[in-house]
Amino acid sequence: MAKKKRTKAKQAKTKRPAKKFRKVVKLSSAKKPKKGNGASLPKMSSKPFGKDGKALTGVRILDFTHVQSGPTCTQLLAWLGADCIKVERPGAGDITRGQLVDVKGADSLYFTMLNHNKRSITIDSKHPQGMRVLEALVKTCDVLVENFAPGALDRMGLTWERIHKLNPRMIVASVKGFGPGPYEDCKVYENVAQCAGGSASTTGFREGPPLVTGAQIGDSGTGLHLALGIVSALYQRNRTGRGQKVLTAMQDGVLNLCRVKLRDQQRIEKGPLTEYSQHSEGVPFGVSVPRAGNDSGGGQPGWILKCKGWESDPDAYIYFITQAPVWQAICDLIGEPTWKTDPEYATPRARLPKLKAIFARIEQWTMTKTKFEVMKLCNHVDIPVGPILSMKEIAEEPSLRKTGTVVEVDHPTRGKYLTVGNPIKMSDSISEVKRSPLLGEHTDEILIDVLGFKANEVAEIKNSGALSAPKKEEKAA
Ligand code: CAO
Repeated sequence: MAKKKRTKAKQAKTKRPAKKFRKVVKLSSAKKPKKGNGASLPKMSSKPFGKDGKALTGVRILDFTHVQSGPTCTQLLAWLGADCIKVERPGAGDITRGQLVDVKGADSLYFTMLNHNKRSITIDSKHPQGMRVLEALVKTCDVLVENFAPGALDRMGLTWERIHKLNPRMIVASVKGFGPGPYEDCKVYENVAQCAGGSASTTGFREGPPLVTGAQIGDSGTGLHLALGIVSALYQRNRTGRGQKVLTAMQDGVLNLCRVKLRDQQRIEKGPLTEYSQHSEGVPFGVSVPRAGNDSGGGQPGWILKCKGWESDPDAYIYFITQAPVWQAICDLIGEPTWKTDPEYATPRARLPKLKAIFARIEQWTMTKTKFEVMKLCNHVDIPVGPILSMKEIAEEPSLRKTGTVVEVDHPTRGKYLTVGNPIKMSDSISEVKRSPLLGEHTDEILIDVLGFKANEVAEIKNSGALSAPKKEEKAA
């Protein structure tokens, strides 16, 4: 009996992570919350702004994500300072490493642009020694983020109950395609979510089929929602001391971004949507929100207009908003000064039924100028316009390079490439974009420095095959 106890104690000792990584982040205020503005905050830092760590310094993420939705979430957290440990399948890794490959033998841009600032460890989660490492990670990390197909994490043996038992402070954050309900078991990709979340039915032209949008609102949009859920759960944990589950369904995330269309669904039951060009064209509305082409989603009519060069340049267009307070300035610019006082044009209500003709007249003017000339002239008099920027123009835009929104990164196997940096700019938490990790690049340092495994244990785990690709004959078997 005594021997058994000793062995158990020994096992527990060897399994424990290194001391310096064992602590869960907590605010010094957690014990004694006081009332009043800032009364419970720690002493104010005397270091210069940007020199006292990052917003999420001290937070460790077990990043079990793949493809796009999950990785966008953990990349944001990593930019904000979290230590993101990406767990990948030995030999293969995140499937995107090998998708849309442009440089033979190198990780694809699909992967590199979604996995900056992370560390990579390879673990076969279905191998007992692999599970040993995963459990050690669960005990050490603050958050587990995953976007496997429904049930996959449970099938690995990592149920919420088990994780919560191993580490009651751990936050378990998931992206799934659908929330609980008839579709909860479905696998979901970007465009499935765009369709199921209401975006596709409201995008495109009335006469045409539903359209998906180029913005990855299903994947990246949901990753963004999940990141907010995680940060909020970390904040709540400072008070409660315990972890919780955070779930964002892609359908829900897309719908949240389409809320103005659910607004219009309720308005349509009360009468026509007068700001839709369909109304000014005299086309009756059906029972649900129609596709509205390039109509503005708000109360200010807008449309995309041709600019000089449109015949050969597919992006020589500008979005033009006929905002009521600048109507007079618009009339002066386009050479229709009488419209300022003509009762047929002077008020938004009078203009509504003739919007198509009004935009056609404005377009006669925009077609005489480049989109940048229109931008300059309009901004001078506060008319909101948006040039249609091509990806080439965005990639070459000096101001975006200056702010770190577009960044050049060097990578050991693919060389230099461009990526989108952190769009969230914080004065005391400055993001640097670090290249994505090679597959399993940090396996040893995570085993030793993070988890505190001894050399003989590392050898035992490695020799078991839990961290390496299955041998060819095993694969074939
Ligand atoms: N070691 C061993 N097995 C591993 C592993 C590892 N390190 N990592 C993953 N696996 C296994 C999983 O356990 C799972 O096995 P089982 O099905 O036997 O339980 C298997 O790999 C496949 O996982 P998956 O079903 O998540 O992957 P998929 O390619 O078949 O599906 C996707 C991909 C995205 C459709 C699915 O993961 C999904 O619906 N995710 C939720 C929604 C989502 O995030 N979609 C966005 C995708 S980006 O457009």
